[in-house]
Amino acid sequence: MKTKAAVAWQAGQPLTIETVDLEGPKFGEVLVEIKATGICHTDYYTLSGADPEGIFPAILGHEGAGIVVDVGPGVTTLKKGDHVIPLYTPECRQCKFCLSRKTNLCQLIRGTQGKGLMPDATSRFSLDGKPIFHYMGTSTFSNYTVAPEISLAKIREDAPFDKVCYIGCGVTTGIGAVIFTAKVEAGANVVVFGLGGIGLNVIQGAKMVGADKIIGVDLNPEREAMARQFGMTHFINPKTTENVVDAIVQLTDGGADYSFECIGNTQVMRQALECTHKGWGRSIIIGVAEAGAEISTRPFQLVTGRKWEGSAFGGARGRTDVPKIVDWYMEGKIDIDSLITHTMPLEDINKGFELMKRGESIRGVVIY
Ligand code: NAD
Ligand code: DAO
Ligand code: ZN
Repeated sequence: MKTKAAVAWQAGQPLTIETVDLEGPKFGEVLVEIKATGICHTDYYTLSGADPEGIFPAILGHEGAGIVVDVGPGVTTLKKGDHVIPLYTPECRQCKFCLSRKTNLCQLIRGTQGKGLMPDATSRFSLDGKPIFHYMGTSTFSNYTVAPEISLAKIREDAPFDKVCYIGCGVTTGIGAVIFTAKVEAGANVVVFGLGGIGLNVIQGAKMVGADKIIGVDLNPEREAMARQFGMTHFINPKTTENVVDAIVQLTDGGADYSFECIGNTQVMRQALECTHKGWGRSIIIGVAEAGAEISTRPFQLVTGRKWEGSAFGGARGRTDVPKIVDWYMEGKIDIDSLITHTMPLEDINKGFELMKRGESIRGVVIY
């Protein structure tokens, strides 16, 4: 079949809208009509050329929602008409990682997914007979895409695609880091570094579990109002605060119980660890730093009981947890609508990237 898609031909170049060829689903695969997709920093990271795993030409996009149009042989858990959210972190429920119950990082198709291919090591997308690579196993910047069955979470049919697509990355990454990775308890003091699309979701996760102080740190003063709306109790701007770590230690009577780094800045990651409480403070790295970057602290910070951890896709097991997060949204327990600041047709996707780069949007969403 033919499908409209935004193609990334090479690093640093704008996407172009093309009509590409899409082969039907093979064994264990599913054809999905994407109804809406968010534009995330990770798409830009890859498009910019900074991503060491970036492959071109490719169809980017990993934050979508849509409807199953066809299923390949061997597919047992999905059928035509099901509503789904594609997962860049699949959940096979049979690999060593899934079975360990210690991680959400399913590895069954990691090798081919990282090479921009389906599990049989070929691509379904092409133009003029030349293959175009998949991206993160999702490629949601295409109106129709093929994804492995294990990379699709089935969701309820009354959930609006143009909102719940954000659960495909930002919402789950932020809220999940609080609930699934850190398991923050009621009454805890929480610090969130970076109040963008991820950090604001950490804040709403912290509020949801009943955190006491929720301290937000951002260089952009315009992020304060939205963060307060989501539950932030105190705001620190590093531009006007001499020592951010000291300020947090004072506000929290010795340090935060939990901190979350949602920027990808290694200097801030150090602050995030060192502002946590002696003996039990835990600092969760969510931000993705540039390739090759390293973090440092004095080892005595760890000897004295602080823990440095990380979280990918919020620690969520996609097929199990994503439908629950959709329920939370539909039950009014979490707010997504306020975070979707811009919507656009696929033709305007490059404008969406510009808004994000200028810090003007929290989330831009393409509606097909
Ligand atoms: P964003 O750009 O929307 O937000 C970042 C915020 O940090 C902005 O508000 C910016 O003003 C602020 N900031 C920048 N430098 C700062 C500094 N030195 N001190 C304080 N504030 C500063 O980004 P986002 O979409 O929220 O993503 C945040 C990070 O999370 C990115 O690195 C992204 O790649 C990563 N991410 C990780 C996962 C995961 O699973 N771990 C998933 C998605 C995104
Ligand atoms: O090695 O198993 C693996 C895959 C790890 C994926 C981690 C993804 C988190 C960071 C990327 C941001 C995604 C939008
Ligand atoms: Zn697995």
